[in-house]
Amino acid sequence: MTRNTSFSKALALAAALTALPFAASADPAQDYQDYCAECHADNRLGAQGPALIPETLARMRGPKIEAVIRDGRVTTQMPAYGEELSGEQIAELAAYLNTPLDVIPPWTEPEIMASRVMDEDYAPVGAPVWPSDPMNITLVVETGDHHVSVLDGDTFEVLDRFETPFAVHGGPKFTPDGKFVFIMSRDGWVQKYDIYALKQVGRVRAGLNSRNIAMSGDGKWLAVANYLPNTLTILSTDDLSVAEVHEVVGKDGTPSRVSAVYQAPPRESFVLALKDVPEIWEVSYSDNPDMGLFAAGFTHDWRIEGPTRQDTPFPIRKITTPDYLDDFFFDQKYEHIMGASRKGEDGLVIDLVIGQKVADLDLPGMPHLGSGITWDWNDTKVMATPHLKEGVVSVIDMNSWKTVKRITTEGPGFFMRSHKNSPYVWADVFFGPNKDKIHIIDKQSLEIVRTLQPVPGATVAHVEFTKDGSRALVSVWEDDGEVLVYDAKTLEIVKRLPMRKPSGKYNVWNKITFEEGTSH
Ligand code: DHE
Repeated sequence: MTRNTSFSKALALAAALTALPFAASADPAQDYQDYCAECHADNRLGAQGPALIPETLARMRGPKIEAVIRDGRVTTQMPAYGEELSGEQIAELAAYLNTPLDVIPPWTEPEIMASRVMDEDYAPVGAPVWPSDPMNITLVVETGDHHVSVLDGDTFEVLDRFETPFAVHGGPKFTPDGKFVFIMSRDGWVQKYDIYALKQVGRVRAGLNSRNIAMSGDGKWLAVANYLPNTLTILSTDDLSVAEVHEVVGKDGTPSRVSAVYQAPPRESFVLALKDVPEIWEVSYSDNPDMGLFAAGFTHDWRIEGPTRQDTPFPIRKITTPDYLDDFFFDQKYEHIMGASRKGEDGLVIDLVIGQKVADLDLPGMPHLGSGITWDWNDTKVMATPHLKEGVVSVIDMNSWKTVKRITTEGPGFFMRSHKNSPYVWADVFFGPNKDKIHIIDKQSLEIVRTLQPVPGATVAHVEFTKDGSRALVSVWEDDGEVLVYDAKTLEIVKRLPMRKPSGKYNVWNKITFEEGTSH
């Protein structure tokens, strides 16, 4: 008995020791509630912390999810749980977070409006509260600690540095007067910021997982392309209220994520590519029945599916495409779109007026058309795009739709930029061992004339020009990174601005005038 009692005690002690400091067995759903739910919400859709769902996690660059649970995330409020959770618990929790939600909660007008927060201390101003050229302001997205720096484009002085929602993606969109900017995060938050007042105006969660945003040509509407739920949300830019939430369902009833949305100003419409249905949609925001898709007589035509102009201010035209399109690029007149097929093997050209494919494009290696740029070359206009899976830049004649050159680079690239006043195109090499290089391509010879390697070993990517094209700003895409200001002619660095993992940079003038060297 005594022996048995001692034995039991020893067993209990051993069990207690094994259990400490870790819990006995992994129950990831319980661990989620105990350790994560307070910041990331009971339903994993995010609160102060980001959503913890596969759609969000798969897109986040940086340390793997297990490492984040174990070690925390510096510069954020995410603590390290390596002392409290065992390796097995962390692995199971990470797997749990990577499991899709069983049920996607509704995210329609009432939920979106309930998320809206307008800043009480915000007051509009009549003129900028700073003396710089309002058309030469440049925003730098700093993904290291989720901030945006507002730069004077002449002196490169930082006028303000403000906090953004977690994980901003895609280009911010400026109102046509350059006064306000809208910024979107992968968790679907849209932030409105007043550049003149240097103040946030408010935020609203327009989707649960979003791709990008587009501003209407008149500056009144903001379209938000969502993956989750399968919707396109249209917000009023004035007060971030919901103007409409379109369910995205193909002609055959299949729901779809939206890959990307862009505005087509002369058509007074938004055009969007669908991820899960071989269709592109054109959504009119025009008040004028003679404009855009109505100009071609589509109002009462079979091509308008779903609600018509009588029912909604944003009627939709659905165009069936021969393949699924992931991303696309407009020609100058917004009559054609150049699309990349989902398989990344080729591309096609759709004539938006007749709603039909008119040409194939030779575009293997997953072109990143969202980064495409155009310029005059010989007697034609060319468009150039990097490829995410191949170390080339394709240059395509926009009249014949033929590839005029494939420029071999030192690795696959993500972004390209130029300016009408610059003889060069800047193309990064985002992926692979040469990620610290950036190519300078002559716009007429289509040859690489220089390759810069400003900080050996550090990723350099994404370029933006100043309003006059005299300076090119390059991101050193590292946590203790910087923005390098180059003289765009001599290709010498004239200034270095320390920044926290700077990603995209956006000049007000280049964006609102649709400068040909910049993406939309
Ligand atoms: Fe982006 C723009 C899609 C991964 C940084 N990216 C865009 C746009 C699209 C797109 C459709 C154009 C939107 C706009 O500006 O309105 N991006 C995709 C993808 O499909 C892809 C490959 C996979 C995914 O994660 O969704 C992808 N993108 C990334 C990244 O991993 C990058 C490098 C880091 C990040 O922030 O997630 C990244 N994407 C960017 C940036 C822009 C962008 C900085 C704006 C470029 C510009 O100059 O306008």
